[in-house]
Amino acid sequence: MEINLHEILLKFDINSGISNYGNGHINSTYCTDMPKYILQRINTNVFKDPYKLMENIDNVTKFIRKKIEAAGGDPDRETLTVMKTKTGEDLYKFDEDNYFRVYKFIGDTKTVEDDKTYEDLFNAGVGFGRFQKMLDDFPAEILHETIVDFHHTPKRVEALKKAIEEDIAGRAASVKEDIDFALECAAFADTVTNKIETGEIPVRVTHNDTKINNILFDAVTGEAVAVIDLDTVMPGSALYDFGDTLRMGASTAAEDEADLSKVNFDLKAFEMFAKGFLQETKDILTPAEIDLLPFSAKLLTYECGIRFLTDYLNGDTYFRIHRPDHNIDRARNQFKLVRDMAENEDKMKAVVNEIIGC
Ligand code: ADP
Ligand code: GN1
Ligand code: MG
Repeated sequence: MEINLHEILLKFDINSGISNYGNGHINSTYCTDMPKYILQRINTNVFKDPYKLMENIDNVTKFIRKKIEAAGGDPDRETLTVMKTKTGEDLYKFDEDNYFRVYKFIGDTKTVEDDKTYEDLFNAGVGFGRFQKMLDDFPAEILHETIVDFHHTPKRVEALKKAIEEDIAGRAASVKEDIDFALECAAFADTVTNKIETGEIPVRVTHNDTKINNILFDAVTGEAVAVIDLDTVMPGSALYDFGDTLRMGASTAAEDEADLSKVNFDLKAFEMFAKGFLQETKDILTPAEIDLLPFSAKLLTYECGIRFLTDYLNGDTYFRIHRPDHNIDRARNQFKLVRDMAENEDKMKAVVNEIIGC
């Protein structure tokens, strides 16, 4: 069904032209012409309860706003502001499958995609690190789990095994080598979840989707202004947020680069991100967390790789694709990085030790 976005905007009392915006894989994002707002259609295949999702975002942004105000910052610029509909709601429900929300547009900012520089990585580390620190005393019990077991890597392995067995799209035979690699690596999949279960690693409120394009940077200074895309803020581990940026941030190529000779792990990029992140978080992270930072890069890259592979086997139902082999290209790309990261784990450890001064 064709949805008239202009009509949707009017529900929020906004009268403007509108066009597609951003490069996310999940929601559909649009930007109005004048005045500027971000309109998003929530992907209900991924987020089953949009109202609970918005309740999380309300609670998290209210909490962050207070911290920003206390630090003398501008909360309208440094976090998301949800715009209400004319009837005072956070969401406009068009029908069962189509829910829309509007955010204030945070202007004079830029998004960094594959054109990232080392400075961007440092700034992203500061941005995500500061976000983690701001949520350090957030009451986790009020948060809904918007995607259950989102970063539970062993359960992601189980989902992959199910996809291989069912082979709905008839693709398993053609990607045997990728499947073999994914299953070999499953040996390290439970490292973080096990330590969370034993209490060796604390559960924190984390962002859980720390792609570099989920930060808005100041258009002039390049410094991190706001952490956005808050749909997955849930109890998790700081290791998820640290590792997840690096699976793209420390790659010499885009996440979907199919020419694997171009896809290499960049130790300097790791160092710059780690410097920024630890500048903000070294006093709140425990030694056990700091010890696993290098491993988390490999873990989160592996996890995302198997999610892409699973989606490929399931017939591309989760991540938005722009070409038939998109998900398998993404999976192979991530697996190439996993190999590189495994080879560089000692070097990453040395970098972290140097940063924290031991
Ligand atoms: P997705 O869940 O699809 O990744 P995001 O919430 O990350 O969607 O939004 C996609 C892109 O839209 C971002 O990368 C950013 O460029 C832009 N964007 C999102 N929210 C805002 C905002 N409030 N102000 C300015 N730009 C935004
Ligand atoms: C999705 O929404 P977006 O594009 O920022 C995904 C992440 C993946 C990422 C891979 C809710 O992020 O978990 O790491 O794609 N988000 C969700 O690029 O599944
Ligand atoms: Mg995003």
